[in-house]
Amino acid sequence: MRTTTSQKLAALQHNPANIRNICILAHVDHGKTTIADCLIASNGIISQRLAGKLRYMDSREDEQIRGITMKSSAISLHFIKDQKDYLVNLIDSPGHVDFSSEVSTAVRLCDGALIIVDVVEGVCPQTHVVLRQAWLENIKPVLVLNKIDRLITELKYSPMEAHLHLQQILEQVNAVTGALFASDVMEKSASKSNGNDDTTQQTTGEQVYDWSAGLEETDDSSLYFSPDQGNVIFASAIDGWGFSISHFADMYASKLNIKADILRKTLWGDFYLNTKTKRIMKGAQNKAKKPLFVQFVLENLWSVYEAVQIRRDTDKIEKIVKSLNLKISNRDARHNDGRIHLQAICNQWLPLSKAILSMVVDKLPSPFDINEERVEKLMCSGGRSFDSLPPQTQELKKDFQACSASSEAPTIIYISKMFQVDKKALPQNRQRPLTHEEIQQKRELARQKHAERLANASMDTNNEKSEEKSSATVSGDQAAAAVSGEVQEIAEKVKDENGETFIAFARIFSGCVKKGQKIFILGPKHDPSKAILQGEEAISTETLDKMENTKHIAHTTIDEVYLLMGRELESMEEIPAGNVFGISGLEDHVLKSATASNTVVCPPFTEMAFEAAAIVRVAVEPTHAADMPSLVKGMKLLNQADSCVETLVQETGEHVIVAAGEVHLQRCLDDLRDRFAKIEISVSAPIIPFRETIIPPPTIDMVNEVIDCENQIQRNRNLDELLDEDTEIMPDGLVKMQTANRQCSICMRAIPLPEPVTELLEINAEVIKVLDKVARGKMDEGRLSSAMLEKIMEFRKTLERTFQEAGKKWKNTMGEIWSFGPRHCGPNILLNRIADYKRPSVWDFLEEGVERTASALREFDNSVISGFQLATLSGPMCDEPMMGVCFAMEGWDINVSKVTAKDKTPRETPQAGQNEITNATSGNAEGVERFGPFSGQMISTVKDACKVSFQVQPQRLCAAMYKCDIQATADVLGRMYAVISKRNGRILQEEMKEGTAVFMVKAVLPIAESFGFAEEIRKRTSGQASPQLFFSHWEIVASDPFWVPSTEEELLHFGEKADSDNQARKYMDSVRRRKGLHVEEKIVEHAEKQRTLGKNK
Ligand SMILES: Nc1nc2c(ncn2[C@@H]2O[C@H](COP(=O)(O)OP(=O)(O)OP(=O)(O)O)[C@@H](O)[C@H]2O)c(=O)[nH]1
Ligand SMILES: [Mg+2]
Repeated sequence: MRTTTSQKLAALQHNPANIRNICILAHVDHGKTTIADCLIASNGIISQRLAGKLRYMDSREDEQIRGITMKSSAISLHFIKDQKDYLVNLIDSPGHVDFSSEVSTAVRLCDGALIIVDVVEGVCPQTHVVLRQAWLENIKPVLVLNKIDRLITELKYSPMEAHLHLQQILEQVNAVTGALFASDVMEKSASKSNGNDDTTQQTTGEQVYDWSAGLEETDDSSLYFSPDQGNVIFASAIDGWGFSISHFADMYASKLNIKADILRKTLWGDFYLNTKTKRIMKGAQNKAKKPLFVQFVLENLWSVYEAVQIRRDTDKIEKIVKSLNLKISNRDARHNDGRIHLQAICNQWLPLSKAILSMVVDKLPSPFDINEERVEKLMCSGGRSFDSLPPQTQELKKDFQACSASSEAPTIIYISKMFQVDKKALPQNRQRPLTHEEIQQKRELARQKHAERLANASMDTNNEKSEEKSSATVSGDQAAAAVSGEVQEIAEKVKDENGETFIAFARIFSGCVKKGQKIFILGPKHDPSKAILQGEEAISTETLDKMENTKHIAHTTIDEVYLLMGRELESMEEIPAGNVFGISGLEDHVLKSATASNTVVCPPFTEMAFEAAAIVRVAVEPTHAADMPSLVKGMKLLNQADSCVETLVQETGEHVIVAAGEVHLQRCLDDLRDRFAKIEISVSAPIIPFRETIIPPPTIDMVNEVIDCENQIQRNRNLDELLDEDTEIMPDGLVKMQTANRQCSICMRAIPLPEPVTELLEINAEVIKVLDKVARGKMDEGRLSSAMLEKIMEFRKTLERTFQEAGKKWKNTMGEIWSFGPRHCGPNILLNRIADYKRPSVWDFLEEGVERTASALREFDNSVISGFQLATLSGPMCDEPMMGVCFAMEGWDINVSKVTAKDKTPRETPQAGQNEITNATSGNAEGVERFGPFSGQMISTVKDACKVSFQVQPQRLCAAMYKCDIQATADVLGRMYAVISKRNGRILQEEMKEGTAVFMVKAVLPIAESFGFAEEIRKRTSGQASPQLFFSHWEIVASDPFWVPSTEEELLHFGEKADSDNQARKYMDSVRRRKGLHVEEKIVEHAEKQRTLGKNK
């Protein structure tokens, strides 16, 4: 039975000071959903007995079957502490890497987080990730050390060993937060002017770790999780118990006659009790004494487990139950399974929900406590500085902090994702019992119909009475029509109710949102300053209908607002500021996330940081071609329902789904099949991304013979096919090419970038994007936030240093950078090495007042950039993007007078040169006719020059690699390694976990070989090892895809075709085949020689 009504929860929503919005974060399987179950059981939504077994928040069928959470979902809980009512909006999130985007959507809506760590597995990769995510969003974490029962029953540790182990785990977690803090300090101190450091203040009072406070206000001792600070809970979710130090401090204070405060500070740490003096002393370890934590906490726990679960000592159990003053039902006490008995005892003795919820309300901030730094971060999307926002927008900061629900406060809502629910599950469509009148009406209707049917039957037998018959038929027809109309109506209603609908997962930061309220949906590119310029800020939501939906602002009406209760939704009249809730009726305006407000002055919220990139793609098609429209519709819905998936139609017409990993992909396909498209679909083999690159010429060939350098370029490719009359290739790899109208020739050279530079470019894609925007004049340098400017400068410094370290050849490169590509942010560079063309480098634009159009050539500057962007987007090997390539433009011969006049009419040009220009224009007009506009020719020439210069270098394919962490015991290691090496993987590290028989193995594996890997490992190791795969980096495939044996030794060694084991060629050909590109293949060779070998021959 639910102990709290929705009315009560609705009332609690109005008191933000007593609201906590929190999410549960952890590595996969560390017990998040089990903990959520315990908390939910405390509100009577599920029974205590089922807590931990039901996994209530895993409402999807596949979540239950697989035993992992895939979607984050929210529930509102009521908690009373010190006679105060609290509302805890709890979000359970998935821990599997594939679903880390769901974590981002959860974290954005919360103010605090419970970080769960399995004490046996310790800090795992996703633990790092979630700590980082919480840090980036400025939300405050507390720690739960879960599964302590495993230390007792599985690892069979003594209390002393367990204490040591727990200390180590805590250190590991603190090391991660320490590293985050250090990087933050570095970033911030770099952006602060010198000499600010001495403003450091000592925090007073409660030492709570507060990430969000500025560095000056917090000293780093409060940064860490520590039981004595009350931000750590020790727990076993499965057995339903958990405690913080203060629980035991209060308990022993009276027994030992020591102040609870002192115990709170000493129960954890190197303290012991001097039994004679009854005083607490420091230095337990040195003096080989039992620390207080072991003596008063762990030993008690251990003895309960031993008595109840391990030895089943009834006398002892009775004693324990009596001394703890518990009431255990006979049913539990007599249960065959000791564990049930144990759970009943522990659950009463140290209830987990109470421990966790008390910590949550004490240590985590309420929506009121949102600090300035976080608000500014939320309001400044796309690297803008807060100061560059219009004053009206800046004013909104106060509203964020006031968290007021009054009618004057602007409504500000953030929607972090859209999730689908069955329409039948909506409260308004749920079946309700019929009222008495309705039952009466239905009866009456049935009676009438029955009478009509009887009348019809008698008419049929009385054929002669024609008059009567006709009149009866009329009434019969009417009845039939009425019935069919009704059926139709019902059918429509059923159809309407049967579909899926989308609910927005949202948080309201200010104001109050009501059913039927009109609201603006602000797209990510909405710019409040532009809206103000256009006078749109005057438009209120009342006069909104007069406004057209523009590209970035739409307006709509909110259908319903809901309280999120896990699997269920409760309809509400209104939701005041500070709550997490659901909205319906926005599916036509919101794709995945959005900002909603009743004022256009509100800026769009900063985009969420997604940790996992969508990388695995498959093409899907309906099994029956006629189902195509359903597929298209289904794909659209799928795209909306998942924050990470991408759906697109490729140029080839294929419908493609891009997912974060295999498990994610499977879930998307299941959803598409069963919920969104409801058709049979066939799925292609996964499409694996590759990158194309070049390498410095190798010095030895395939059979380790030194290569003759002269021969380099000729060896690489059959160059004849690259050459045409307009192209010249120098022996040193320089490519000279002419535009179609022969008015311009350019010289291009491709050089492999040093590996560290490529890496740096890849990591800094976001920074480069902004830098490039500024360089292209798409963004004002004045509007950059100081943090972004700082990042750019930092990147510039590191890049410069990396180039310096890469050798003399790269000494002047920094000043020559023209552009980055593809998409203006990729890991390839275009350099300006043209002796007589001076253009500012990308960095120069950061300074104000740089001349953007200095020389005549600048007009075609953009065409060069576009050509370079196109070339790097799809390389010549198999149309995949390039990486790690530097294109140096070394010459640019252009007949300026002939081409610059192209689009200018004489009217625009100065009087003096009129004749000349007119001539040129007419000359060019002919050129335009034959070859197209000059800028177009320029683009395609630069593109081709890039490609050819790339092709004359030794080309290589880069494969995407997964990193995988596997925990396994020694007996399955061998089998696991066999699977990894079969799939071309490499072991990086193998480490034994301290104090256990578990090995931690780190390996890398090409994504192309990873399908079914997790499943195979699980099978081969009988389920003992299960890997977590996440994208790590791009790696060059060693073999040359174009290699053919040329020396005698090579022919001898590899045979004429050398097709035995060229992995790169296999990858390249499979991509080419898929894209419908030409694949060089000899299928049957020497056909005439084929013969059947007879026995005698
Ligand atoms: N021994 C022991 N097992 C636990 C404990 N808590 C959870 N488990 C088990 O750990 C497994 C995973 O629990 P979940 O709660 O589903 O884990 P989760 O963190 O929600 O996992 P994902 O949502 O998939 O990331 C289940 O089999 C639980 O029964 C615990 O305290 N002790
Ligand atoms: Mg879960």
